[in-house]
Amino acid sequence: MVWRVEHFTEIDSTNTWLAQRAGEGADEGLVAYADYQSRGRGRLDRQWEAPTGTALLCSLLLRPAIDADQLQMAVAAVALALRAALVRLCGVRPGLKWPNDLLVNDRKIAGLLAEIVTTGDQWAVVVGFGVNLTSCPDPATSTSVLEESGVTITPLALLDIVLEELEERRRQLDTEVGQSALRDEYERALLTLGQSVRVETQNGVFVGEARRVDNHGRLVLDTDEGQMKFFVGDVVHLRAQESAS
Ligand code: BT5
Repeated sequence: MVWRVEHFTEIDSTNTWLAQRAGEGADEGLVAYADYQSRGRGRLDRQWEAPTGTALLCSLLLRPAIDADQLQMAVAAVALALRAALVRLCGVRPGLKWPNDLLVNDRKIAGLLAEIVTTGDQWAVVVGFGVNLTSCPDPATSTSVLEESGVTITPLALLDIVLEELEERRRQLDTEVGQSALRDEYERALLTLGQSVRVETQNGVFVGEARRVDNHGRLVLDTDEGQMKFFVGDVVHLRAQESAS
């Protein structure tokens, strides 16, 4: 993959900028990262906060050969690359919380936001992520690389390794064999599996045991009403238990 990296000292949101480029037909591999975002976004219109220069704020444009309803597998590929990069650079090994958080001891060190952009019969996915490097908004619920490891790393140093770690995982998205390997790695890294969880969705709130993720990256839950699968949702772990490898 040829990555083309654009840097901004300040921008509204790297996801918004990249989604516009995707809509104009930009090729896969375009990357935007910024020192500061004035309108950094989480899911469902939530805000992503990071003071200037304290975080890696980045978005990637991908055009994998998956169906749009397998979007979560693209999130998984990037989340796993991020996690591997953090292990390599500073020995911090976050667990993944489905669908889009990286946690260390239950505190959020990074979050991902994936968005689909459709143009004609083509679609692209913009995967954005924010990683707290030297500060975090609320020490009760969030943390940073500095806090967890004592190491100060620059956004660009982390980005370089993330892109390296993404190479193989991005390729895996294009084949069934690759997707299955990626799903295995994803399941091993997910703190959510084996836990009692509450899944909050726009269609209601569901409680059950999180069993696995399927090939679409959907979370499979055993509930009193039977098995249910979720594309999206906010998950609350009802029993704290760090079981990911
Ligand atoms: C996310 O949403 O976790 C997705 C975050 C994606 C941010 C990146 S930065 C680059 C790219 N450009 C963008 O505009 N966005 C992406 P969600 O699961 O909805 O979590 C959002 C919630 O996390 C907020 O409501 C806060 O409670 C909390 N939060 C905000 N800033 C945080 C931070 N720096 N660290 C930890 N938690 C934070």
